[in-house]
Formats: sequence, C-alpha cells, structure tokens
Amino acid sequence: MIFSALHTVAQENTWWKETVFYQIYMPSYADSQGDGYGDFNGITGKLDYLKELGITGIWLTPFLRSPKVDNGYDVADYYAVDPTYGTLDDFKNFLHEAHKRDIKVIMDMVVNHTSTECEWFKEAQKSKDNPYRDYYIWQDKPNNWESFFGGTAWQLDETTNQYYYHKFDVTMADLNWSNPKVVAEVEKVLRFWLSLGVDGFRFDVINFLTTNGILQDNPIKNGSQEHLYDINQPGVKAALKQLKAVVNSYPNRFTVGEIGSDKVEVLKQYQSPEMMDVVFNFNFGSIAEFSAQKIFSELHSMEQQMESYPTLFFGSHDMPRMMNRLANGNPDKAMALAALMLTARGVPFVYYGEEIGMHNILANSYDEIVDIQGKTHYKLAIAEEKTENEALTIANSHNRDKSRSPMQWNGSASAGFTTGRPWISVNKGYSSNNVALQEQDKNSMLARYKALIALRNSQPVLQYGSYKNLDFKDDRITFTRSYNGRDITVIINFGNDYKVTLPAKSKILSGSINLKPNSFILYTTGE
Ligand SMILES: [Ca+2]
Ligand SMILES: [Ca+2]
Repeated sequence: MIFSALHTVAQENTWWKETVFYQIYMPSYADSQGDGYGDFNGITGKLDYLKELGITGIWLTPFLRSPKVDNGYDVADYYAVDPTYGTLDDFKNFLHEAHKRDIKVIMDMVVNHTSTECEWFKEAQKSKDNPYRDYYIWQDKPNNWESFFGGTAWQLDETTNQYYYHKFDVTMADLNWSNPKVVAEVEKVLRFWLSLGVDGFRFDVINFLTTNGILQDNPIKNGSQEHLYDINQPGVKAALKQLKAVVNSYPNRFTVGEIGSDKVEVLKQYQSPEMMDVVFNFNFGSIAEFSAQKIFSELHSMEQQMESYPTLFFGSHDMPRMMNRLANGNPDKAMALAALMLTARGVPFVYYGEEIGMHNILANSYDEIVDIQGKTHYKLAIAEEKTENEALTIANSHNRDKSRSPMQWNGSASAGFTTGRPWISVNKGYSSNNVALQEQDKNSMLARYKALIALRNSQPVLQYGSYKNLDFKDDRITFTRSYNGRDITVIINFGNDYKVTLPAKSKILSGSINLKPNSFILYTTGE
C-alpha cells in the first residue's frame, strides 16, 4: 500500500514538456470594463483566441494586491487579487474557464521582497521588538550593497532609527529568508493558491533570497561590485527545496525560476525536480541584438550543460520586443526566431503580442515614462547634472515600458484593448497591425504562428525528442530531433538563399526546400 502510494506521487509529471506557454502582462491584455487596465474578465474573454492559437499554458504576471510601484512585483497582500484585475471570484472563473479549454495557468510568485505596504512590513516598522521585525533585514548602519534599480539598497526608517534592506525599489523591502517564520509564511501562501488549482509558479528573482546573516560589504572589482554576499547566498537552495516540497505535495504542478545571472553554470544549479523544474536563461532570451551565432551557441551551451529542459523565449516584460531587438522589424525574421523557439528542445514561452509581431513603444518625455526603473534612471541622471535629453536617452535605455503596450486586438480606438483611457500608450501602428486584420489573412504572422504551434502540439518528437545533431553553418541553425523512431529535422536559415537536399522518404511538414534568407523548413523521416 505504502509503496504504491509513493509510486503515484513520484510519477513523473511531464505536462510542461508538452506545453506552449504564453506570457500575459496583466495590465496590458484586455480591459473588460473601461478603466484602462487589463483584468481577469478581459482575459477570460480572450481564452477562445488563445485556445485557437494553440496555447496550452498561461503565465500571468503578478495580480496580487499591490500599490504597483513595480507593476505588482511589490505585493501588499498575498491572499487577495488586486482590485484593478477584479475579484478572487473573477480569478477563479478565469482559472475554471482556462482549465475547461485544457490550458494550464501559472502565477508569478514574488517572495524575495514585499511592498512596504504589506501588513508584515507595517508591523515590522513599529518597533525593534515587534514579532514581525525579523521578517525583514535591519541594520544600524548601511553597508555598500546597491539596489538593482540604482543607488543604495538601504533606507533609514525614522521610527526605529535603523535601515531596512531593499534590493529593488525603496518601497520593496527584502524578506529575511534566514527566519523560519518567513519560510512558513510563504509556504502557507503557496498552499492557498495551489489549493485553488493554479498549476504552478514562476518564481521571481529567486536567487536573490537573502538567506545569509553575514551582511558585509561586497568587494569592488574594476569599479563595480561583485555580488558575493547579496546574491546566490548559501541557503538559497535549501529554501527553494522547501518551497518545491510544498508544490510537489500537489499533483502535476510546475515551477520556473527567474535567476538573476548570466552564467549557465549558476542557472543550472537551481534546476532540478527538487528546486525549479526549469529556469530562464537571459543570455539566450534577452540577447541584446541579433546574432545567429550567439543564439546558436547559447542553445548549444544550454544543451551541453543543463540536465533538464531549457526554456526558449525571446521576449518578456523586462526587455524590448523581439520584433525590434532581434528581427529589425522584419516579420520573416521574427517567424524564423519563432520557429526556433517552437521546435528546439525546451519549454517555449511566447510573450503576448509576439504572435502578431508587435513593436516597442518609446517615451518622448519624462511624463510618458511609467516604469519605475526608467524613472529612477532619469532622476539619477538629472542628479548627475545630465541634460533632460541626455537623461531621457539614459532612461529609455533602461525603460521597460517598451514591451508593455496594450495588446492590439483590432483597429478601433485604443486597439480594442479598452473603451477608456489606456494606462500606457498604445502602439501607434495598431490600425495596420492587429489581431482582427491578421485573422483575415491566411499568410499573416498570426496564421503562421498558429500553424507552427499546431505542429508542435501534434508532434511528440517536438516535445520529447532528443537532438541527434545540433549544428551551425553559414548562418543556418540545423537540428534533428528524434523520438520513438521518428525524426524531425529543422533548418532555420538566417544566411543567404540555400537549397535543401531532402533525404529519401522524407516528408515536408512546413516550408520548402528553397530556403530564402530568414526562412525555415521542417521535414520528417521515419514512421
Ligand atoms: Ca479593467
Ligand atoms: Ca533578497
């Protein structure tokens, strides 16, 4: 009895290897009641669109109650839906409707820090002997640790005359993960949402958990700080194992970790069924400008070094859109990149709007900047006596608004995103680029995305196949994936015209043998 029960629990949970995820940036997807912000009822209304697109998993950016200084990555109440996005019942309805369509839902879980408006912090602030005091990190004197958003990471709290630590904004106080009460508190939060039926979590900046009591200065090397004591601290892995044990106590759940590091050898340390099922590698996903060689070498390095699946993505809410950053506005190039993301070995994450080739927006003045990171860099530049124009340029290079403009549904006012005033600028190109237009065009990006995703969803080789080869030559990325005696070969051509010689008995699944620049072919051999 005991053994069979254990066997059931230990059965490998693999749905995520079959899943095409779609990241929804909560405030920007669909507004149901005209306040200018996306909400759950809006998203629920788009589930048929996502089902049609072939999406089988949704990652929602934070939707818990928050002052939204950092768009919800600053949680004030871990048990409440932010009223901007609706009610808990709206969320439950959304989840039910998604599950009805066989779409899994994972939520962003931000536990490195809370908003300073969280009750835990408000209590902690009251006195040095408050029971919540040690939920956070306090010092009589700041050390040299820097905020990720710029400037010092310490803020004086005048009530108790001590400084609290904030790796990010001053309104986002870091939780003290060396306190077992914090761990227990977060476990309770996870259970609450898992019990409601969420299929897993995307854990935010998970290697920033402050688990080490030693708060000494970071060493300075060549003028910049080495993050020896504030990131990847001893204890992070143990904390992740505790969190994952809670997740694994519910059947068929999944975790993906955001790891703040550009080293695959650091990333892979956090990837295991006992910690994070998969992790994001930003060297691959947020590569600053197009290079077929660089994309290939990151893919190759993940394949060589990581034991489990890598994640495959070229866009998120923290980086400029793939269409501008990598594809230079060329839809064919964006499609070739999409083909890589949807046919290589790994878990693909499509960022909302990529499927219609959405472009960046850019702020023309300080007033147009919404993102806290953009604003902070502007103010720091002004403080350093830069001109307003210089400060704007600096701010725009850090400004994450670029990829956060409302989803372009149709040609009506505000792209059909809202009947009211959108919280952030709509991309001006929406009247010529939107879902409604692309749905009428069988050669549109949307149609091509649907076809690619349908292929991935129907071919176990593309979900489970290992690589027989993974090669790069003349700006062509080529691989053959193999599973249960069936092979699928993918050639993605970022170079010049190239004619493919098909092996005997092969069948083309997509594309043609005459590969133009920025095109691809998929063909199968075997049964
Ligand atoms: Ca709304
Ligand atoms: Ca921390």
